[in-house]
Amino acid sequence: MLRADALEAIYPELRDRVVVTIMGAVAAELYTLGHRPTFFYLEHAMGMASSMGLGIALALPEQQVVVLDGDGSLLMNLGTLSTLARYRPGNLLHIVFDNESLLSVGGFPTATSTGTDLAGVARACGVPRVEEANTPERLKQAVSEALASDTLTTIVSKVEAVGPKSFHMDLPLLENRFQFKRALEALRNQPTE
Ligand SMILES: Cc1ncc(C[n+]2csc(CCOP(=O)(O)OP(=O)(O)O)c2C)c(N)n1
Repeated sequence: MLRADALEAIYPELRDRVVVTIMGAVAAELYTLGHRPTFFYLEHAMGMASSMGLGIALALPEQQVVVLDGDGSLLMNLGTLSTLARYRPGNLLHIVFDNESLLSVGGFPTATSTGTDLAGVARACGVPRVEEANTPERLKQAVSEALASDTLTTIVSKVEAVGPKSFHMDLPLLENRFQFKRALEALRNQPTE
């Protein structure tokens, strides 16, 4: 599966939600599909997208938060899975695109290429729902089910180590940061039914 096809399949589920992505290829692919003020592309702080998503999910329990992670990023902050499982916000969906590679910096193989099973690690850490989805159709279904489940879910999707030709995004980091903060504040101040 190409990650671009996977993202296209789930974009309708993402567009009205709070989304935090890792940097590089995934960020550029999501941005190309259509930026939203509630999308944040976490530059530089590799590994921390899931931690940031956890904080937002806990702070905004009425919102569904989706994290788009990568295998290299998750391996860099593997303890995040224990922390997610410990706090287990039902409004957090953690999607890991496992291309067995640090694609965005040249394609060096990661430990998933030699057998580390991230879905298995997530299960062992106690994440209550863990799915594996390796086709766009299956991923779309897994995302819909996860969002309807109101249960913390990690979905691991194996994808090819192929990214966009350019990672350029016409959105300066600081602009994204302030826009996202304002969007979250507006969501927090929304009257609840
Ligand atoms: C602390 C830190 N180390 C290294 C980098 C450089 N870096 C940026 S993206 C990336 C690879 C991310 O790999 P992965 O999460 O597997 O995503 P992919 O690029 O394969 O989509 C690396 C090593 C960084 N930004 N921060």
